[in-house]
Amino acid sequence: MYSRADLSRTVAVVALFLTAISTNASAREFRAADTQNEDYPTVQALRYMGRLIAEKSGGRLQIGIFHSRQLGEEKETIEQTRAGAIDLNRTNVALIGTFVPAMNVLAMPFLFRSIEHLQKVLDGPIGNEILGSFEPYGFVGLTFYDSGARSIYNSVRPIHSIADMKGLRLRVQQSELMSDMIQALGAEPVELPYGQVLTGLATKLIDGAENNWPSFVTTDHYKYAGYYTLTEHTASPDVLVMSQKAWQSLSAEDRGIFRDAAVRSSQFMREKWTALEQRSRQQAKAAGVTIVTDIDRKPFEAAMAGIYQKARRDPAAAALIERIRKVE
Ligand code: GTR
Repeated sequence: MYSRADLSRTVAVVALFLTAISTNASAREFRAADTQNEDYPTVQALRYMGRLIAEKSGGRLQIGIFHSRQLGEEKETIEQTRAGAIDLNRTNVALIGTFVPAMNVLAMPFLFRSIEHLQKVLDGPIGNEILGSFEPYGFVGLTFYDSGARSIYNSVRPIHSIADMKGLRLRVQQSELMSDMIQALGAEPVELPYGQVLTGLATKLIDGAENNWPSFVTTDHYKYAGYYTLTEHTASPDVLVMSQKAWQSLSAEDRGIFRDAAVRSSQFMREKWTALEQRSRQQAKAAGVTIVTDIDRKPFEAAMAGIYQKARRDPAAAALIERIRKVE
C-alpha cells in the first residue's frame, strides 16, 4: 500500500520532472561559428560567454560552439550568418569587410601605431560606433577580440626589405583589401580560405602567407614556412557578430545579457591572447623558424599610398581613418 508520504513524494518527483522538461524545452541554443581550433582564445572566449549567458538567463539561453570550420569556411559562414542560418560568428574584420565597409577601415595597413592605440580605439566611442554600423548589412556587432599584428611568413627566403617580396606567392584572406596590400608590396596574392593554407604550403601551391603568431603556430603553418618577418603590416582585429534574425527574436532584457556577456568575454580573452602570442613565438623559434625583426618598415608603409587613396574615395572611410589616427 502507498502511504500519503509516498504519494506526495511521487507528486514532487513528477513535478520536478515536468519542470525539467519545460526548462529544457524553453532553452534556446545559439549556434556560433569560429574558424579557429578548440583551444584558440576566441573559442575559449565564446565558451566563457556561453557560461555567462546561461547563468544570467537561468539556463534559457545557451551557445553551441562550432569551432575548427565545422560550419564551413569563414566567408561562407558570414553569408550564412547574414541569412540567419548561423546565429553568432566570430570572424576577422578583413573577411566581413567585404560585407560591411567600415570593417575594412580597421584592416587598413599600418593604421594603428601600437596595440595600445588599437585597444583605445576599439574600447572607446569609435569602436562602439563601428559596432553599431553593422545593422544595415544584416548583422549586429557585439564585441571585438584582440588579434595582434599580422606579419609575413614564407618558405623561400627571409624578407629583409621590400625587394625580397618580389614574386612570392602569398596566401591572403578572401578580401580585396588584403589582395591589394600584398600586391602593392610586390608579391603575388593568392586568395584562399584559412582551411586550405596548410595544404597550400605543403604542396608549394603557395610560398607563404601572413598572420599573427597564434595563427601561424596553432595551424602548423610554421612547420612549412621557416621565415617569419615582423612586417606587422595590419592589426585587423577579430569581431563577434549576431545575425539580425537572431537579434530580432530576443527581448530587450536578453539583448542586454548578450551584449554584456560579449564585452566581458573580450576582456577575458585578452590575457589568454597575450600569453598565447608569447608562447607561439617561442614555439616557432624553438622549431628553428628564422625570425626577422630588424626591418625598415618605411618602404612597406610608403607602398601603401595607393591603398589609402582608394579607401579615401569613400568619404565615410576617409573621415574614420582620420579620427582613428588622431586618437592619442
Ligand atoms: C586569423 C583570424 C581568422 C582568419 C584567419 C585567416 O587571424 O582569427 O578569423 O581570418 O586569420 O587568415 O584566414
